[in-house]
Amino acid sequence: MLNTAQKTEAAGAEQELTDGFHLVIDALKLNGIDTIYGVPGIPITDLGRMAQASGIRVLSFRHEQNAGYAAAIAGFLTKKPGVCLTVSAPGFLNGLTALAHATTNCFPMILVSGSSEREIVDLQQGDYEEMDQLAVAKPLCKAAFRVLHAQDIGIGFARAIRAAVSGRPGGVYLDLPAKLFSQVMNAEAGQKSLVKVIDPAPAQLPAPAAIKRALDVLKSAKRPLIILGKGAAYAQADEAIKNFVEKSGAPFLPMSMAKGLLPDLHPQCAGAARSTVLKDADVVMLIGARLNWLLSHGKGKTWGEAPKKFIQVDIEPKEMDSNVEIAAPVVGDIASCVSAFLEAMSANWLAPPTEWTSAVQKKREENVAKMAPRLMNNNSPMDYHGALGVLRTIIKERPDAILVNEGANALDLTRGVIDMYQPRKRLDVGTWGVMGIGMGSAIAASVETGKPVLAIEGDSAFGFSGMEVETICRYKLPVCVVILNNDGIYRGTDLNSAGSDPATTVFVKGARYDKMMEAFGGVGVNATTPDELKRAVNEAMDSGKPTLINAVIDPAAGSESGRIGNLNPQSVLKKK
Ligand code: OXT
Ligand code: ADP
Ligand code: MG
Repeated sequence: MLNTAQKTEAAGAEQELTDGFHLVIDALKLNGIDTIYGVPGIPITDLGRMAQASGIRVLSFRHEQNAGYAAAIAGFLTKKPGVCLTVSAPGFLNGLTALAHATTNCFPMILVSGSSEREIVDLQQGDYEEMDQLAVAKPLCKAAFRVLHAQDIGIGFARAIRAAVSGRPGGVYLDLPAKLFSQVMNAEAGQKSLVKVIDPAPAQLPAPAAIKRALDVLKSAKRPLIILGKGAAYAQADEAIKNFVEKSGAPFLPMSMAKGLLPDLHPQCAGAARSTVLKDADVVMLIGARLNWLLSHGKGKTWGEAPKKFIQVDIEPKEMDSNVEIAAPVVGDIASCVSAFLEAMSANWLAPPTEWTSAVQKKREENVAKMAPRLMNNNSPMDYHGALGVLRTIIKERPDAILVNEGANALDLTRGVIDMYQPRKRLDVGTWGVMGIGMGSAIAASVETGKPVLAIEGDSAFGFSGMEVETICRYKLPVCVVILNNDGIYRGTDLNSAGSDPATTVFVKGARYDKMMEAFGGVGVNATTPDELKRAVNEAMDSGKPTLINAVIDPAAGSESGRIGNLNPQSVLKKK
């Protein structure tokens, strides 16, 4: 059945024709891709219009980077490639950071970009927005393809989709030169050239010997620990993972975006005893988490003196031994691996020694008790804990809301304070600690899941994507943005000792970000106490109206780089 082909008269004989525009749209629809995030312009304006007319949801952003971050997180949430559509050179480059971010975070995404004409680009004759985009994209993504002929559009999209979601997911670039869109071909032949990708992310079964080896190592542990990463959240094997963790009896530590895979209040959760479990565990099983900087590369002070054995479950064989020796590598997709573990575990699997689980429990209770009183203050201006204390209760009462989070203190303290209860509800800066994911993630989270979104943002972090509040208002999305506004990056108190310019880390004092939302018809609130903040957020979540709350935080409340100040290089020379 032809759905978008046009009837035209060609060369005197009536034949049904289609063109590049329609084939792109048909290829997307055939593969179940129903949403595009992008910014219109030459040469893809009509593509967006036609896609919208054909029933695809097309969300137009104010900047491609934010559309790209939306596509990236859509990929994480749905396991389908999120699609970002950009114009040539500058639009493409604006989308590229997000493509690289998707690749780094193992999120499936396709950056589809219009480009200028090959003949002119290759002779460097100065075409409109000339750039060899394919060459630029290649090192920043998992795969990059260019389609030159309408009859190859089907194959081009099939390759892009499969590359994005199979094996270790990642970002894919698809280059569509302007001329392609108006290329005409016979509609029936065009339809036949399309490819529905069968089983785009095939299960990758682990070897039985690898499963046995891993369970033998786990069984030998006196102080086992399971670390769940965002790969485990991505896998959508929630029930199997929960059963496995519970059957093992081991404490588990969720990485930031794996929080909620099992609830943070689960008795085995060691999130509030992080240092203790990393230092003292003797066997560590990583499930969809890499031993990168976020886990101090598996060595050094964080990991203590006691010898450790690592078990690693990952779809990417090259990940094994990347930082330290992996005693039991298990290569496969997490759903298959965890099911295989469950099957191979004996019915009478012994729980770890209570000496270990009680020590973890004790540390956890101590840390929770230490934090509790700090969350109860109603100070004005607020400190982070006072503000986050009320937001924590709101998420507890609305566990299916999606929490988007970025900043430095605004990120690290939110992660520690706000417990998560359901999988894939916490979306944040990811592996690169990138600022700017906020509004794109909030928009995609709302569009892809239909759930309410609470975005907790540092004032600097928000600035990277702030213009998208207009997008939120335009599409009437149930997004509540809370800006923890401490007048700057880390703090608002720095001074420039050498002149009248403001210090490099501070912003306009007392800025009213809430006015930005009002400018576009949304609700803006200035909250100066935790009580006011609580009231405003609850109202926003109840009404579903786009809302931005400027939460006034003490400018002196933050610390340099939040919890990662140790990564700042220090000058050996005396500070001026
Ligand atoms: O076990 P111990 O005792 O150690 O205690 C731990 C837990 O057990 C305990 N805990 C709990 N206690 C009680 N109850 C509960 N529930 C609980 N849960 C945990 O708490 C501690 C800490 O636990 P945590 O957090 O799990 O552990 P820790 O040690 O912090 O973990 C280490 C890490 C590395 C895993 C963790 O810190 C982490 O994930 N960090 C991510 C950090 C990150 O990515 N930061 C963002 C980048 S910072 C910087 O680069 C910024 N920039 C530059 C820039 C960037 N990034 N991007 C671009 C495009 N351009 C520029 C900028 C501009 S940040 C930034 C803006 C900042 O300003 P804002 O205004 O936005 O923000 P503010 O700072 O608010 O002003
Ligand atoms: P975190 O930052 O939460 O520690 P990382 O992004 O470092 O997580 O690690 C995620 C890991 O999960 C990557 O190594 C990736 O290859 C892996 N991964 C992603 N999806 C799957 C899957 N379905 N099955 C197995 N491994 C996966
Ligand atoms: Mg700040």
